[in-house]
Amino acid sequence: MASTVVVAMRRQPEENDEQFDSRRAELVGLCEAANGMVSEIIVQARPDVDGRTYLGSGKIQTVAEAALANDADVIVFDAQLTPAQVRNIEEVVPCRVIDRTQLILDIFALRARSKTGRLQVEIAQLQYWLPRLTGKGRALSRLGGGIGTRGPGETKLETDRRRIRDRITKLRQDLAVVRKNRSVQRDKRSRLIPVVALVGYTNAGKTTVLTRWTTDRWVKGATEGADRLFDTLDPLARRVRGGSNREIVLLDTVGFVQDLPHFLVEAFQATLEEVRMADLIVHVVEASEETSVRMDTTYRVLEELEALGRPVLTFYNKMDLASSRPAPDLRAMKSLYGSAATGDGMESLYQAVDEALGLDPVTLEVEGRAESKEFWRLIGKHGRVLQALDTADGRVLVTLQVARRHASVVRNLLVGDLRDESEPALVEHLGGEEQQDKEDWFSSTW
Ligand SMILES: Nc1nc2c(ncn2[C@@H]2O[C@H](COP(=O)(O)OP(=O)(O)O)[C@@H](O)[C@H]2O)c(=O)[nH]1
Ligand SMILES: [Mg+2]
Repeated sequence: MASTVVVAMRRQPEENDEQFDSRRAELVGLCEAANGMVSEIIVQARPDVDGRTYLGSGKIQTVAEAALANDADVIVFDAQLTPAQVRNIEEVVPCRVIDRTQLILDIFALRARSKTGRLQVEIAQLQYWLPRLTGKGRALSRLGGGIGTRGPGETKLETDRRRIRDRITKLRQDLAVVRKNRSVQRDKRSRLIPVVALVGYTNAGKTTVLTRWTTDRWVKGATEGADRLFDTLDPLARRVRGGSNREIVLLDTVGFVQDLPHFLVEAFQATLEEVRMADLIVHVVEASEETSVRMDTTYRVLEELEALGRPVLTFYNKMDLASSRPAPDLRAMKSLYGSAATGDGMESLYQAVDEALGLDPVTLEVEGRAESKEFWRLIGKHGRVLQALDTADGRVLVTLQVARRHASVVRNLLVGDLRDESEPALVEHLGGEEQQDKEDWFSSTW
């Protein structure tokens, strides 16, 4: 269930409207990514930070009233607060207080899927809590449910600092072991069904793209358990229809943020690990904002993740708000323009994804014996019959459609299986690179 959030921000004098709006949108986006619903935003313009309460005691009173009026579960501040500031603010307000760092940690904890990711996030959480473990550990006693509370369990945190340091050491050792074994564990799902990862900044529109895609290309029965593997995958993965009646798995990833506190960088990267396994990366860019710095950052992170070998499609989103069309991204296979909100340009995106994954259909002609069961079984399994013509001597010429990525595999299987009995002739009208040599690919849908 979503938590109700009141956001408290300090506006710095050197910030122009655009910068401030962008920071505010990002913070709201982060709250939403942590399952929070922002009901009010309180802004205080001040040149410096108040040492006791960050915004000044008068403004904190306003924040407290807003929290009361909105029946807020939590107040989120737009910067990292000192432990003393949190204590002083909590004396006045009726609910929990969390700072931006804690909010980001929360999102990472929510999204870390791999073992490495979870270990890395727990290390970052402990690092964050270590200097905050003072006195009776008041902050810890307030851990409950919802936003800002997905920290390590109380049992761990109730202990003293030394135990926490020991725990960090232990986690680091586990991490080293996991890293060593990682190359051994191949992720099977990425071999069976192509995986597309959506990456980009927070607020670029990744989740909106995912939602629209899922609606437009809904897979019947996807949530009813036709394929258990993907139901249990995780809540941020969605199955959609791709070309040639195949399926694709879409992954929504944690968004990039500006001014990521340094000690969170590794945890951030670890939560993005699955991107390395993706068959294709869709880079969602907010066309209505300054793009170049953000895009450079994204590519740098992809490089650090060793994910740059993956093909990238860049989707310039929010074109409905953009005053001009950004230049094509030369680092991507292709750039697409559109709006996940209005639906403009989405079909071109789906098509480009199909092409990049080799899911666009190609037509093949195969000839075989009309009475061969094996011939028809293979055809039925791998393709869709467009036409079947009887030729001489009980033979049949079949025109069928298959996904381009499977074309040469289909040809080889048919030729291989039928060589002995009838040597079927096969004409491939369009070239298709062989991307997989296993029959696994054909297990699903035709
Ligand atoms: N105008 C407009 N708003 C959009 C578009 N796509 C997303 N948004 C809005 O941008 C905000 C952030 O979108 P979201 O999908 O949560 O971004 P994410 O952080 O990348 O997942 C939301 O308020 C969306 O409604 C778009 O194409 N046009
Ligand atoms: Mg999102």
